[in-house]
Amino acid sequence: MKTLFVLFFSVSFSVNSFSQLLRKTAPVPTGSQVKWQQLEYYMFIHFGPNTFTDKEWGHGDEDPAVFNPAQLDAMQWASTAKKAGMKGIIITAKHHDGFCLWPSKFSTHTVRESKWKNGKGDVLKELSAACKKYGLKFGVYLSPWDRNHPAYGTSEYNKIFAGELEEVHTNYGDIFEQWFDGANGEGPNGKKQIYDWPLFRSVVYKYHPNAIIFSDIGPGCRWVGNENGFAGLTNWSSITTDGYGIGEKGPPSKLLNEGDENGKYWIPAECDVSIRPGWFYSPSTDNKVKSVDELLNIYFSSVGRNGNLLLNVPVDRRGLIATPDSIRLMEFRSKLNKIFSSNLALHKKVIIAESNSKKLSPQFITDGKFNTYWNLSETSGSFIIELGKPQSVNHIVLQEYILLGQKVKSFSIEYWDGKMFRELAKQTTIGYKRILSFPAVMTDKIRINILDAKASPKISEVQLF
Ligand code: FUL
Repeated sequence: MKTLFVLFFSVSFSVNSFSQLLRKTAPVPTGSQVKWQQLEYYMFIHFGPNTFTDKEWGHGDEDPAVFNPAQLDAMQWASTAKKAGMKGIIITAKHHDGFCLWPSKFSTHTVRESKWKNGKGDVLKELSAACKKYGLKFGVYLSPWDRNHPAYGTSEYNKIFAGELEEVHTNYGDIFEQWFDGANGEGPNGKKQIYDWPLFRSVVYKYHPNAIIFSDIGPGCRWVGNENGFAGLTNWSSITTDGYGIGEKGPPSKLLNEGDENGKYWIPAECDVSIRPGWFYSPSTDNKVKSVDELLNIYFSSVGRNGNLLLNVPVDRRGLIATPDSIRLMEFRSKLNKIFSSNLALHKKVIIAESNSKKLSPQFITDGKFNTYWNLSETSGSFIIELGKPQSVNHIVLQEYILLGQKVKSFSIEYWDGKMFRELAKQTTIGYKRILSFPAVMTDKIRINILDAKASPKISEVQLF
């Protein structure tokens, strides 16, 4: 009897401590990751010798004299991004051709060797100042693959790349995101470089401990697995990256695209895509700028699927954002403003339809504040938003309070047609933000059913448009 009791006690104790451990180890974002996620939409700028040579991947042997953007105006880039509703700009400080947009002392292939401003210019200085002026975040892309540097392929190069990072992270104020590209086209007989990733990351964190490091495996945010700007219909911010690396050793694209419900680390997805067919400017793509509908589809598939949208707008040969791109960005902004102009659910009554959590305060769902939430005490439950009178609804925005993790595995939306509730949509994950669009319905009640969750979900906001 005594043995049985001891056995029972130890089994139940270990089950309890296991579930406690699970709760403790379920990944949650850092404060910087939450702030990063709230940026949602920001600009990528690909700019360098490729802009002038019509190449996507420069060889590194281009004459630096080709880089001569006579009308360069970073204030125009920043004001365009600001008017577009973007929250920051990430620039290709160094692409694969090795050309540095700042006068690096570690390279002889930089703006200093170009004709632009007689070699006295510094694109990073101008852009970081413009971002500051317009209240935008400033970020940098540095390609570790360098087709110009003579030391590439030797261990010496790691110190050089670390030195370049140090220059960039010490001379231009705050940097919110460091983009590490994994691409390498050296081929089987090309130069082989074993990158010292711990060293590179340590330089970034030394000067900017709150920076988000982007790569195939984060650790700040992860590549979404494609260059179309589409996150998975299911998209977990958790993923297990153990055993994977950057570039060829990166996680499979499906894993990057969808994350993993049981993933060990919080590494949310960032969706990068270009407004034109290529990453760099080319006059041949002036009439191929993506349409408002294409951009909207991308927005709903990135920001609307728990990812951030990094939209590339390549600067042209004059050193300006070209007119077709800026016009399109403004048209797209007006479209978004129109869709999201008035939240019909704001301060509307919320009734808990099915849940044991009746005592908990569901009004937090429509209070317009991300930092307050309705805490379900179980893994499923339903609530109804009462609009007071019939309204035309065609978009819903749902948010989980991700500071405590991502929990929802499946949910559905129904509308009241006057006699009964009819299903509008059934989806899987929510995360920081989920946006669903559907043909407009006239209704005075929307019912949200949380059908399944990893643990008790915390619903921060639901908005209707
Ligand atoms: C890729 C690069 O090879 C492309 O040129 C571009 O910079 C894109 C954003 O990342 O890996």
